[in-house]
Amino acid sequence: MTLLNPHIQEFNKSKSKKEDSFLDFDLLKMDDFRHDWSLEEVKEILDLPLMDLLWRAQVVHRSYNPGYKVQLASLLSVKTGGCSEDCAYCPQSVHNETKVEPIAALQVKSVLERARSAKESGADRFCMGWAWREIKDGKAFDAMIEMVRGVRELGLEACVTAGMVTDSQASRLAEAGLTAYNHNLDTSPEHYSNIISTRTYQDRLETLRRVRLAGITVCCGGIIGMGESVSDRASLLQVLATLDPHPESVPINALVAVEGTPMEDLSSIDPLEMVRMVATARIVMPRSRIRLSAGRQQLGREAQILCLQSGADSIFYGDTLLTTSNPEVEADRKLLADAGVKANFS
Ligand code: SAM
Ligand code: DTB
Ligand code: SF4
Repeated sequence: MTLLNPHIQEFNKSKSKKEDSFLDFDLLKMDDFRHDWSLEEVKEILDLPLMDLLWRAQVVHRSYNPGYKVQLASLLSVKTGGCSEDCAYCPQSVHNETKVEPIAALQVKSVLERARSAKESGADRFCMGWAWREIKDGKAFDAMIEMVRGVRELGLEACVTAGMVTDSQASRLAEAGLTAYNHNLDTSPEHYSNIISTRTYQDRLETLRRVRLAGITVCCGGIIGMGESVSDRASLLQVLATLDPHPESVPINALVAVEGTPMEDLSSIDPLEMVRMVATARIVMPRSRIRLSAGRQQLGREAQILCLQSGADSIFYGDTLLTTSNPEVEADRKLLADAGVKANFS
Protein backbone atom coordinates (compact mmCIF):
# COMPACT_ATOMS: atom_id res chain seq x y z
CA MET A 1 0.00 0.00 0.00
CA THR A 2 1.38 3.46 -0.87
CA LEU A 3 0.79 5.99 1.86
CA LEU A 4 1.47 9.62 1.17
CA ASN A 5 0.20 11.08 4.41
CA PRO A 6 2.79 13.60 5.65
CA HIS A 7 2.63 12.26 9.24
CA ILE A 8 3.60 8.83 8.01
CA GLN A 9 6.41 10.17 5.82
CA GLU A 10 7.69 12.26 8.73
CA PHE A 11 7.49 9.26 11.04
CA ASN A 12 9.35 7.01 8.62
CA LYS A 13 12.10 9.59 8.17
CA SER A 14 12.58 10.00 11.91
CA LYS A 15 12.73 6.25 12.47
CA SER A 16 15.00 5.22 9.64
CA LYS A 17 18.34 6.76 10.58
CA LYS A 18 20.84 4.04 11.24
CA GLU A 19 23.61 5.94 12.99
CA ASP A 20 24.56 3.02 15.25
CA SER A 21 25.56 0.98 12.21
CA PHE A 22 28.08 -1.11 14.18
CA LEU A 23 25.04 -2.82 15.66
CA ASP A 24 23.44 -3.58 12.32
CA PHE A 25 23.93 -7.33 12.44
CA ASP A 26 22.66 -10.02 10.10
CA LEU A 27 20.26 -10.92 12.87
CA LEU A 28 18.55 -7.60 12.33
CA LYS A 29 18.35 -7.93 8.56
CA MET A 30 16.82 -11.35 8.95
CA ASP A 31 13.92 -9.96 10.98
CA ASP A 32 13.47 -6.64 9.23
CA PHE A 33 9.94 -5.65 8.17
CA ARG A 34 8.42 -9.03 8.11
CA HIS A 35 4.66 -9.29 8.03
CA ASP A 36 4.49 -13.07 7.92
CA TRP A 37 5.37 -13.99 11.49
CA SER A 38 3.95 -17.35 12.55
CA LEU A 39 2.53 -17.85 16.02
CA GLU A 40 5.25 -20.42 16.72
CA GLU A 41 7.98 -17.94 15.86
CA VAL A 42 6.52 -15.22 18.07
CA LYS A 43 6.08 -17.70 20.93
CA GLU A 44 9.70 -18.79 20.56
CA ILE A 45 10.90 -15.20 20.84
CA LEU A 46 8.66 -14.42 23.82
CA ASP A 47 10.01 -17.53 25.52
CA LEU A 48 13.75 -17.00 24.83
CA PRO A 49 16.12 -17.06 27.81
CA LEU A 50 15.78 -13.52 29.15
CA MET A 51 19.37 -12.48 28.38
CA ASP A 52 19.05 -13.66 24.77
CA LEU A 53 15.74 -11.90 24.37
CA LEU A 54 17.14 -8.65 25.78
CA TRP A 55 20.19 -8.78 23.55
CA ARG A 56 18.23 -9.52 20.42
CA ALA A 57 15.67 -6.80 21.17
CA GLN A 58 18.38 -4.29 21.96
CA VAL A 59 20.14 -4.87 18.65
CA VAL A 60 16.92 -3.98 16.84
CA HIS A 61 16.10 -1.11 19.17
CA ARG A 62 19.53 0.52 18.95
CA SER A 63 19.48 0.32 15.22
CA TYR A 64 16.08 1.91 14.77
CA ASN A 65 16.28 4.33 17.65
CA PRO A 66 19.83 5.69 17.62
CA GLY A 67 20.41 7.72 20.75
CA TYR A 68 17.52 6.16 22.63
CA LYS A 69 15.10 9.03 22.20
CA VAL A 70 11.85 8.50 24.08
CA GLN A 71 8.62 10.14 23.00
CA LEU A 72 6.54 11.65 25.79
CA ALA A 73 2.82 11.37 25.22
CA SER A 74 0.39 13.19 27.45
CA LEU A 75 -3.12 11.77 27.93
CA LEU A 76 -6.40 13.54 28.64
CA SER A 77 -9.85 12.05 29.13
CA VAL A 78 -12.12 14.44 27.24
CA LYS A 79 -15.29 12.44 27.82
CA THR A 80 -15.19 10.28 30.93
CA GLY A 81 -17.35 7.35 32.02
CA GLY A 82 -20.80 6.11 31.03
CA CYS A 83 -19.56 3.95 28.16
CA SER A 84 -22.01 1.35 26.84
CA GLU A 85 -19.31 -1.25 26.05
CA ASP A 86 -18.64 -4.05 28.53
CA CYS A 87 -14.81 -4.18 28.48
CA ALA A 88 -14.09 -6.11 31.69
CA TYR A 89 -10.95 -4.13 32.53
CA CYS A 90 -12.43 -0.69 32.07
CA PRO A 91 -13.41 1.66 34.89
CA GLN A 92 -15.50 3.69 32.43
CA SER A 93 -17.94 0.98 31.38
CA VAL A 94 -21.56 1.26 32.60
CA HIS A 95 -21.41 -2.51 33.12
CA ASN A 96 -18.82 -2.07 35.87
CA GLU A 97 -19.63 -0.53 39.25
CA THR A 98 -16.60 1.62 39.75
CA LYS A 99 -16.09 4.98 41.39
CA VAL A 100 -15.84 6.70 38.02
CA GLU A 101 -18.88 8.97 37.57
CA PRO A 102 -19.85 10.01 34.04
CA ILE A 103 -18.70 13.59 33.44
CA ALA A 104 -19.84 15.93 30.64
CA ALA A 105 -17.25 16.25 27.88
CA LEU A 106 -14.59 18.93 28.33
CA GLN A 107 -14.83 22.05 26.17
CA VAL A 108 -12.42 22.80 23.33
CA LYS A 109 -10.84 25.70 25.22
CA SER A 110 -9.98 23.70 28.33
CA VAL A 111 -8.64 20.79 26.27
CA LEU A 112 -6.33 23.16 24.40
CA GLU A 113 -5.16 24.72 27.67
CA ARG A 114 -4.22 21.23 28.87
CA ALA A 115 -2.44 20.55 25.59
CA ARG A 116 -0.47 23.79 25.94
CA SER A 117 0.67 22.92 29.44
CA ALA A 118 1.56 19.37 28.33
CA LYS A 119 3.76 20.92 25.66
CA GLU A 120 5.37 23.24 28.21
CA SER A 121 6.28 20.27 30.38
CA GLY A 122 7.96 18.56 27.44
CA ALA A 123 5.32 16.33 25.83
CA ASP A 124 5.63 15.62 22.08
CA ARG A 125 2.24 14.06 21.61
CA PHE A 126 -1.19 14.83 23.05
CA CYS A 127 -3.66 11.93 23.24
CA MET A 128 -7.34 12.55 23.85
CA GLY A 129 -9.82 9.88 24.96
CA TRP A 130 -13.59 9.62 24.69
CA ALA A 131 -15.40 6.82 26.56
CA TRP A 132 -17.55 5.94 23.59
CA ARG A 133 -18.44 2.77 21.73
CA GLU A 134 -18.18 4.76 18.51
CA ILE A 135 -17.98 8.30 17.22
CA LYS A 136 -21.34 9.84 16.33
CA ASP A 137 -21.62 12.77 13.93
CA GLY A 138 -22.79 16.01 15.52
CA LYS A 139 -21.60 18.68 17.94
CA ALA A 140 -19.31 16.43 19.97
CA PHE A 141 -17.55 15.25 16.83
CA ASP A 142 -17.26 18.83 15.53
CA ALA A 143 -15.63 19.74 18.85
CA MET A 144 -13.22 16.79 18.50
CA ILE A 145 -12.21 18.12 15.07
CA GLU A 146 -11.53 21.57 16.57
CA MET A 147 -9.46 19.99 19.32
CA VAL A 148 -7.37 18.07 16.78
CA ARG A 149 -6.74 21.24 14.77
CA GLY A 150 -5.83 23.17 17.92
CA VAL A 151 -3.40 20.52 19.16
CA ARG A 152 -1.70 20.36 15.77
CA GLU A 153 -1.42 24.16 15.68
CA LEU A 154 0.51 23.94 18.95
CA GLY A 155 3.06 21.83 17.11
CA LEU A 156 2.17 18.62 18.95
CA GLU A 157 1.28 15.26 17.46
CA ALA A 158 -2.41 14.60 18.05
CA CYS A 159 -3.89 11.19 18.88
CA VAL A 160 -7.57 10.38 19.42
CA THR A 161 -9.12 7.28 20.97
CA ALA A 162 -12.90 7.27 20.79
CA GLY A 163 -14.08 3.83 19.66
CA MET A 164 -15.25 2.81 16.21
CA VAL A 165 -15.18 5.23 13.26
CA THR A 166 -16.85 5.39 9.85
CA ASP A 167 -14.90 6.12 6.67
CA SER A 168 -16.19 9.69 6.47
CA GLN A 169 -15.32 10.37 10.13
CA ALA A 170 -11.83 9.01 9.55
CA SER A 171 -11.46 11.33 6.52
CA ARG A 172 -12.57 14.38 8.52
CA LEU A 173 -10.08 13.51 11.26
CA ALA A 174 -7.33 13.12 8.66
CA GLU A 175 -8.22 16.50 7.10
CA ALA A 176 -8.03 18.11 10.53
CA GLY A 177 -4.44 16.86 10.75
CA LEU A 178 -4.88 13.95 13.18
CA THR A 179 -1.54 12.18 13.54
CA ALA A 180 -2.76 8.88 15.01
CA TYR A 181 -5.91 7.04 16.00
CA ASN A 182 -5.65 4.66 18.95
CA HIS A 183 -7.83 1.58 18.86
CA ASN A 184 -6.50 -1.44 20.72
CA LEU A 185 -7.06 -5.10 19.98
CA ASP A 186 -6.49 -5.56 23.72
CA THR A 187 -5.74 -9.31 23.68
CA SER A 188 -5.57 -12.37 21.44
CA PRO A 189 -8.49 -13.35 19.20
CA GLU A 190 -8.77 -16.50 21.35
CA HIS A 191 -9.03 -14.71 24.74
CA TYR A 192 -11.06 -11.76 23.48
CA SER A 193 -14.55 -13.13 24.21
CA ASN A 194 -13.59 -13.57 27.88
CA ILE A 195 -13.02 -9.81 28.08
CA ILE A 196 -15.56 -8.05 25.82
CA SER A 197 -18.88 -9.16 24.38
CA THR A 198 -20.34 -5.95 22.94
CA ARG A 199 -18.05 -5.68 19.91
CA THR A 200 -16.04 -8.23 18.03
CA TYR A 201 -12.37 -8.58 17.21
CA GLN A 202 -13.38 -8.18 13.59
CA ASP A 203 -15.10 -4.84 14.39
CA ARG A 204 -11.81 -3.65 15.83
CA LEU A 205 -9.82 -4.76 12.79
CA GLU A 206 -12.36 -2.98 10.58
CA THR A 207 -11.86 0.30 12.49
CA LEU A 208 -8.10 -0.08 12.08
CA ARG A 209 -8.54 -0.62 8.36
CA ARG A 210 -10.63 2.57 8.06
CA VAL A 211 -8.06 4.60 9.98
CA ARG A 212 -5.28 3.27 7.76
CA LEU A 213 -7.22 3.96 4.56
CA ALA A 214 -7.82 7.56 5.64
CA GLY A 215 -4.03 7.98 5.89
CA ILE A 216 -3.92 8.40 9.67
CA THR A 217 -1.18 6.48 11.49
CA VAL A 218 -2.40 3.52 13.52
CA CYS A 219 -1.87 3.18 17.27
CA CYS A 220 -2.86 -0.32 18.33
CA GLY A 221 -1.77 -2.57 21.15
CA GLY A 222 -3.12 -4.42 24.13
CA ILE A 223 -3.11 -5.25 27.80
CA ILE A 224 -1.35 -8.03 29.68
CA GLY A 225 -2.40 -9.38 33.06
CA MET A 226 -6.02 -10.14 32.18
CA GLY A 227 -5.79 -13.89 32.86
CA GLU A 228 -4.40 -14.65 29.39
CA SER A 229 -1.81 -17.34 28.64
CA VAL A 230 1.65 -16.69 27.25
CA SER A 231 0.34 -18.09 23.99
CA ASP A 232 -2.42 -15.41 24.00
CA ARG A 233 0.24 -12.73 24.38
CA ALA A 234 2.16 -14.17 21.44
CA SER A 235 -1.05 -14.37 19.47
CA LEU A 236 -1.85 -10.68 20.06
CA LEU A 237 1.66 -9.73 18.92
CA GLN A 238 1.36 -12.00 15.91
CA VAL A 239 -1.87 -10.28 14.81
CA LEU A 240 -0.22 -6.87 15.19
CA ALA A 241 3.00 -7.91 13.44
CA THR A 242 1.16 -9.41 10.48
CA LEU A 243 -0.70 -6.18 9.79
CA ASP A 244 0.85 -4.59 6.71
CA PRO A 245 2.05 -1.95 7.38
CA HIS A 246 2.67 -2.53 11.07
CA PRO A 247 0.92 -0.10 13.41
CA GLU A 248 3.21 2.93 13.74
CA SER A 249 2.51 2.87 17.49
CA VAL A 250 1.99 -0.14 19.76
CA PRO A 251 0.91 0.57 23.34
CA ILE A 252 1.65 -2.25 25.77
CA ASN A 253 -0.46 -1.85 28.90
CA ALA A 254 -0.32 -3.86 32.12
CA LEU A 255 -3.77 -4.22 33.62
CA VAL A 256 -4.61 -1.60 36.21
CA ALA A 257 -6.97 -3.70 38.34
CA VAL A 258 -9.68 -1.20 39.21
CA GLU A 259 -12.11 -1.77 42.08
CA GLY A 260 -15.60 -2.52 40.81
CA THR A 261 -14.45 -4.21 37.58
CA PRO A 262 -14.59 -8.01 37.21
CA MET A 263 -10.78 -7.88 37.17
CA GLU A 264 -10.35 -6.10 40.50
CA ASP A 265 -8.86 -9.16 42.22
CA LEU A 266 -6.38 -10.17 39.53
CA SER A 267 -2.85 -10.01 40.83
CA SER A 268 -0.23 -7.83 39.20
CA ILE A 269 1.98 -9.35 36.55
CA ASP A 270 5.62 -10.13 37.23
CA PRO A 271 7.37 -6.98 35.86
CA LEU A 272 9.65 -9.19 33.75
CA GLU A 273 6.59 -10.28 31.77
CA MET A 274 6.18 -6.69 30.67
CA VAL A 275 9.85 -6.60 29.70
CA ARG A 276 9.36 -9.76 27.61
CA MET A 277 6.28 -8.34 25.91
CA VAL A 278 8.00 -5.05 25.05
CA ALA A 279 11.16 -6.79 23.81
CA THR A 280 9.20 -9.18 21.60
CA ALA A 281 7.07 -6.35 20.18
CA ARG A 282 10.30 -4.49 19.33
CA ILE A 283 11.76 -7.53 17.52
CA VAL A 284 8.69 -8.32 15.44
CA MET A 285 7.83 -4.66 14.65
CA PRO A 286 11.25 -3.00 14.37
CA ARG A 287 10.10 0.45 13.27
CA SER A 288 6.99 0.87 15.40
CA ARG A 289 6.94 3.03 18.49
CA ILE A 290 6.51 0.65 21.38
CA ARG A 291 4.68 2.53 24.12
CA LEU A 292 5.16 1.54 27.71
CA SER A 293 1.62 2.43 28.74
CA ALA A 294 -0.72 1.77 31.68
CA GLY A 295 0.53 -0.07 34.75
CA ARG A 296 3.96 1.57 35.10
CA GLN A 297 3.35 2.32 38.77
CA GLN A 298 3.38 -1.42 39.50
CA LEU A 299 6.53 -2.04 37.48
CA GLY A 300 9.24 -0.35 39.50
CA ARG A 301 12.12 1.67 38.12
CA GLU A 302 14.41 -1.20 37.22
CA ALA A 303 11.82 -3.06 35.15
CA GLN A 304 10.90 0.18 33.36
CA ILE A 305 14.55 0.74 32.55
CA LEU A 306 14.78 -2.79 31.15
CA CYS A 307 11.72 -1.98 29.01
CA LEU A 308 13.42 1.19 27.75
CA GLN A 309 16.58 -0.77 27.06
CA SER A 310 14.85 -3.56 25.19
CA GLY A 311 12.43 -1.65 23.02
CA ALA A 312 10.11 0.91 24.57
CA ASP A 313 10.52 4.31 22.96
CA SER A 314 7.55 6.12 24.40
CA ILE A 315 5.83 6.56 27.75
CA PHE A 316 2.64 8.25 28.86
CA TYR A 317 3.82 11.33 30.65
CA GLY A 318 1.75 13.22 33.22
CA ASP A 319 0.22 12.38 36.59
CA THR A 320 -2.89 10.72 35.19
CA LEU A 321 -3.77 8.32 32.42
CA LEU A 322 -7.51 8.53 31.65
CA THR A 323 -9.06 7.83 35.05
CA THR A 324 -6.18 6.17 36.92
CA SER A 325 -2.87 7.50 38.08
CA ASN A 326 0.51 7.47 36.38
CA PRO A 327 3.96 8.23 37.82
CA GLU A 328 4.61 11.87 38.72
CA VAL A 329 6.31 13.99 36.05
CA GLU A 330 9.33 14.63 38.25
CA ALA A 331 9.75 10.90 38.94
CA ASP A 332 9.65 10.22 35.20
CA ARG A 333 12.18 12.94 34.44
CA LYS A 334 14.50 11.36 36.98
CA LEU A 335 13.86 7.86 35.63
CA LEU A 336 14.74 8.92 32.08
CA ALA A 337 17.79 10.85 33.25
CA ASP A 338 19.00 7.92 35.37
CA ALA A 339 18.48 5.58 32.42
CA GLY A 340 20.45 7.97 30.21
CA VAL A 341 17.76 8.19 27.57
CA LYS A 342 16.84 11.44 25.85
CA ALA A 343 13.41 13.05 25.76
CA ASN A 344 12.06 16.38 24.58
CA PHE A 345 13.09 18.20 27.76
CA SER A 346 16.63 16.76 27.97
N1 SAM B 1 -13.40 3.95 24.14
C1 SAM B 1 -12.27 3.92 23.35
C2 SAM B 1 -11.80 2.52 23.00
O1 SAM B 1 -12.10 1.57 23.72
O2 SAM B 1 -11.11 2.39 21.99
C3 SAM B 1 -11.11 4.70 23.94
C4 SAM B 1 -10.75 4.65 25.38
S1 SAM B 1 -10.16 3.14 26.03
C5 SAM B 1 -10.15 3.52 27.73
C6 SAM B 1 -8.46 3.02 25.54
C7 SAM B 1 -7.69 1.80 25.96
O3 SAM B 1 -7.26 1.91 27.30
C8 SAM B 1 -8.40 0.45 25.94
O4 SAM B 1 -8.48 -0.10 24.68
C9 SAM B 1 -7.50 -0.39 26.84
O5 SAM B 1 -6.53 -1.06 26.07
C10 SAM B 1 -6.85 0.65 27.76
N2 SAM B 1 -7.34 0.45 29.14
C11 SAM B 1 -8.54 0.79 29.63
N3 SAM B 1 -8.66 0.44 30.93
C12 SAM B 1 -7.49 -0.14 31.28
C13 SAM B 1 -7.01 -0.73 32.48
N4 SAM B 1 -7.76 -0.80 33.57
N5 SAM B 1 -5.76 -1.22 32.49
C14 SAM B 1 -4.99 -1.15 31.36
N6 SAM B 1 -5.41 -0.63 30.19
C15 SAM B 1 -6.64 -0.13 30.15
C1 DTB C 1 -3.58 2.86 25.66
O1 DTB C 1 -3.29 1.78 25.11
N1 DTB C 1 -3.46 3.09 26.97
C2 DTB C 1 -3.92 4.41 27.31
C3 DTB C 1 -4.19 5.03 25.90
N2 DTB C 1 -4.00 3.92 25.02
C4 DTB C 1 -5.47 5.70 25.64
C5 DTB C 1 -5.09 4.37 28.22
C6 DTB C 1 -4.80 3.63 29.52
C7 DTB C 1 -6.00 3.72 30.41
C8 DTB C 1 -5.77 3.10 31.76
C9 DTB C 1 -6.99 3.14 32.61
C10 DTB C 1 -7.47 4.51 32.93
O2 DTB C 1 -6.69 5.40 33.31
O3 DTB C 1 -8.71 4.71 32.89
FE1 SF4 D 1 -13.75 1.56 28.25
FE2 SF4 D 1 -13.28 2.10 25.65
FE3 SF4 D 1 -14.36 -0.25 26.43
FE4 SF4 D 1 -15.76 2.01 26.61
S1 SF4 D 1 -15.01 1.04 24.74
S2 SF4 D 1 -15.66 0.39 28.14
S3 SF4 D 1 -14.18 3.44 27.20
S4 SF4 D 1 -12.30 0.53 26.88
